[in-house]
Amino acid sequence: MLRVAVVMGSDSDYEVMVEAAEVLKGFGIECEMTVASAHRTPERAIEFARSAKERGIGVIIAGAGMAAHLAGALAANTTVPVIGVPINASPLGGLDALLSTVQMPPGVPVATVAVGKAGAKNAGFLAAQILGLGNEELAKRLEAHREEMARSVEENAKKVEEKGGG
Ligand code: RP5
Repeated sequence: MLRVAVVMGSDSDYEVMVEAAEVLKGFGIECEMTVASAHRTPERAIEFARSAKERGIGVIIAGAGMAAHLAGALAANTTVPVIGVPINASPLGGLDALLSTVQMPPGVPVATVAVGKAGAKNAGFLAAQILGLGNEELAKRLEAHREEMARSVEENAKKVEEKGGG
């Protein structure tokens, strides 16, 4: 199966980005993690993106905060799908990173997810779904996970109904 690369702009993004890796691990998807900054190490970021396909990477998940150009810079240098995770790392609460990541010009998409840990988790799920298109076994695991989530909501609904108005 193709692998997933989880890249972050700084090691300070690790706590958020590890959520994506955990989701991938749960589905048995091999992933590599590294740091590359669009601003501090632009050549490293470009080289990473340019070599991704030949290294067997099927999806790149890129997380960065502040003026977050990492996902876009990677997407500019590969046709491997890039999922962008905006990180809340500034007094602007992640809105800066969200806008920097989501507003790509036509022709160079970044599939942008929510700000922070929820976004990192969804980046893991989305990467799994992309790889699941070409892998029957993985597709089944994804379906089983959806069913498990639905079961859990049903159980929680029962608990709330039993509790009633207190
Ligand atoms: C961004 O600046 C990084 O992705 C990080 O979210 C933010 C702050 O980086 P550090 O100063 O903590 O290294 O490039």
